[in-house]
Amino acid sequence: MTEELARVAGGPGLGQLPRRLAPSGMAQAICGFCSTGCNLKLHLKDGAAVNLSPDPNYPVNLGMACPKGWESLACLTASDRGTTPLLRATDGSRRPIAWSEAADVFTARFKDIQRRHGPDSVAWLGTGQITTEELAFLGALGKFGMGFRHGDGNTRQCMATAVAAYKQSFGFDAPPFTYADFEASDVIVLVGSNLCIAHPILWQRIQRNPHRPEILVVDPRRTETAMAASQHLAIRPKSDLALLYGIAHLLVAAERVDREFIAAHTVGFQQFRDFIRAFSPDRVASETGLTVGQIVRTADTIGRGRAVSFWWTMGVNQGHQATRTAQAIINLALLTGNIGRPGTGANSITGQCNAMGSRLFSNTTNLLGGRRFQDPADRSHVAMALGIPEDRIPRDDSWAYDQIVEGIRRGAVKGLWIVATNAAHSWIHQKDFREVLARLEFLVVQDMYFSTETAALAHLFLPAAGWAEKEGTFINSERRIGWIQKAARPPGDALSDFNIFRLLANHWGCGDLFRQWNSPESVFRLLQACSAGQPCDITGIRGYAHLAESGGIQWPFAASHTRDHLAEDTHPRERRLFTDGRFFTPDQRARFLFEDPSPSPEPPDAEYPFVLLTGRGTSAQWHTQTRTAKSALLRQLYPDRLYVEIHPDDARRLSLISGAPTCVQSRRGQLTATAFVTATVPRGHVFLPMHYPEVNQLTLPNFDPHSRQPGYKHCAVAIAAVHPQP
Ligand SMILES: Nc1nc2c(c(=O)[nH]1)N[C@H]1C(S)=C(S)[C@@H](COP(=O)(O)OP(=O)(O)OC[C@H]3O[C@@H](n4cnc5c(=O)[nH]c(N)nc54)[C@H](O)[C@@H]3O)O[C@H]1N2
Ligand SMILES: Nc1nc2c(c(=O)[nH]1)N[C@H]1C(S)=C(S)[C@@H](COP(=O)(O)OP(=O)(O)OC[C@H]3O[C@@H](n4cnc5c(=O)[nH]c(N)nc54)[C@H](O)[C@@H]3O)O[C@H]1N2
Ligand code: SF4
Ligand SMILES: [Mo]
Repeated sequence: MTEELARVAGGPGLGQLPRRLAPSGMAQAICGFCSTGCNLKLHLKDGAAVNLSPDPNYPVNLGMACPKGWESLACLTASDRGTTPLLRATDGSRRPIAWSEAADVFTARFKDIQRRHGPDSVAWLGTGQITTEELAFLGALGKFGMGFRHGDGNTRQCMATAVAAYKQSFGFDAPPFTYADFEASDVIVLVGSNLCIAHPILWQRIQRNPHRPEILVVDPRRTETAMAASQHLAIRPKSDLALLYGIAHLLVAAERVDREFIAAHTVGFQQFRDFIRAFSPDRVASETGLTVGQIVRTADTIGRGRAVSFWWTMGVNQGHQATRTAQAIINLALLTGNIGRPGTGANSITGQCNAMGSRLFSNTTNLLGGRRFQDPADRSHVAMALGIPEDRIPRDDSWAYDQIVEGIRRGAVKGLWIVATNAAHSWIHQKDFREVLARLEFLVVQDMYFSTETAALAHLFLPAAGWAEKEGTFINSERRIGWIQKAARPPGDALSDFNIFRLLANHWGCGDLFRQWNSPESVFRLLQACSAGQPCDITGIRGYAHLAESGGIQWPFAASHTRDHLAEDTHPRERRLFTDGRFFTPDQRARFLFEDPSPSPEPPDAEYPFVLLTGRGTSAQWHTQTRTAKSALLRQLYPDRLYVEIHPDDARRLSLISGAPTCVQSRRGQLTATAFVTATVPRGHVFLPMHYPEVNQLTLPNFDPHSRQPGYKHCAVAIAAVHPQP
């Protein structure tokens, strides 16, 4: 370990163990996989974690964890962990180099590109899977330090739609719920959400609901969640808008609306009421493939519900009219006054462990703290809070992910820095994306593993510490900020992303701007200052110890709030937004927003007669599997090869039997998968789990116009049996 590295890391010993250990020899960490945000207690021996168990007292998971959580430590140990930076030579080989050389190469190559093509010719793609402090560091370093203008993250693939929908409807990206709402509803509506697989502990929270709730699942597939529901609405993919408008139509017709709430707290009801007149049950039945009876029953259940909560995930967010679909859900909550009370809400469930941190603090399309780059008052607030010159702050948003990709294609972007996302596997229309990446003059990838599909393409690879090998905070789906302690040593010379950013800032020559950014907790304080006065104000949190003592803290938690409540314990551990019916728009009213449904961009036809759906496969697999594939236990819980789910009638017609190799082809590529014949997919549809690298060879690049989120969940494919070569 060089002296410089030791200095960057803020003292001797980057491999130093937890600064603050619980007396019992336990450390704690919020799980590093999904956005549920379970708390895991790390059992330490000789100062390092040897085992873990879910914390029974944490208000999120109440002692529960899913297989990924239990196996978190096992995912850290692997022979393909990056232990040293790797530089690619002209012959394609990669050689290990020291950190100082890596930082020099990073600086020299990117500065050279900027000198020749302008500051915006280098961009970054980040993530929702590093700590909030790290996300903020990346965003501030990229924009204020290195002069890049364009940076986005994998949260674009995931949550951009919810962000756009909430901002337009509520005036701020503000998921209103708390998990206790799962237990307080008498009607729970899940739209495009496979909770049993994707958020198993949230499904457990529903199981604890004492009101015997009606559970309605809207999903083209008969998922594990749909099987457990009381009503499954197996709609045609992307017909959600018609269904949701049809339900609104029936509610209005039956006078099952909350007139008082609508009058006092919303704008646009008259126009919405006129608009939905066209969505008669007959029309909706023909567009969704449901029966009139099913639609009427659904509207009736919602209309009679005392506390109705609406939840949505990727079946909504990933589509060509995604933002309007999310808003059609929001409209139902507004219409029926199901918001701001226990058991209610228009609730987007988040994906990655820190997607919520990324949404507010990654400095990509929002300025730090959910502020606006375009707003001079916001720029000056952030400049003051960070002690940086105001002219360092750009006056416009970044390009979105797909716009950065197009920028590379056009030659406007020549250098790219990818941090904690495996884009070469997960981005839509993979072949095209890889061709675009090949145009870059310089690609840097910063990951835990040197073997990912994306790291394999990098000119420079930077080895990062992973979850629990570093300290910081995550924000979960219900806006709860939780603390992660360092409880394991990163392998070899791997550094936390935080320390990589410090090192690069110094080499770049902008270390002075980041003088105060010397530990995660000091960055947390800077972010608190950025949040002051915002809907997500967290100025009342007294540091990491406070988070640890309180079971995490939900935003907002303003300093004024703490002063008003003298005794700390008067803070309920579960808080929801909009209890007073006041939204974050200038007139404090929520908006009804809607538009006519339009056909999906690639409907099936004679040549490609099937609709391809993609999504999560099992609760033991995480995304591109760089982490979960490392656990022998998890590997036993899912098929090791790509499989395609197909309806028995279609399989019969195509002479496919379960287990047979099957060719799945779209206009963009083809792959071979093992047939899994099952009636859980509707006729004419097939499903591929996203966890296998081939899947995005087929997907169609199409983007919601408001959120620019890719529509991963719909394209046309052809299916055929693969016959053994003679
Ligand atoms: N085990 C596991 N858990 C995870 C993850 C993981 O990789 N593995 N990833 C995390 C992340 S980042 C995310 S974003 C979440 C995703 O969580 P979910 O969104 O729940 O998961 P998906 O399987 O992507 O999509 C949900 C459902 O949408 C349905 N769907 C497809 N098209 C439509 C449509 O047009 N309308 C409707 N109504 N439904 C449709 C699919 O059939 C699918 O069952 O999961 C998180 N949790
Ligand atoms: N077809 C299809 N494609 C999809 C989806 C779909 O439903 N269908 N879903 C989309 C969604 S919702 C999402 S969120 C994306 C997810 O797509 P990705 O973000 O590409 O998936 P991950 O496998 O989670 O990639 C995270 C990477 O970060 C690395 N990593 C983990 N922790 C750290 C850390 O602390 N530091 C650093 N530097 N690296 C770290 C991991 O090794 C891994 O390589 O996929 C999208 N792609
Ligand atoms: S439900 Fe999500 S947060 Fe909880 S243990 Fe599983 S992956 Fe981790
Ligand atoms: Mo996601």
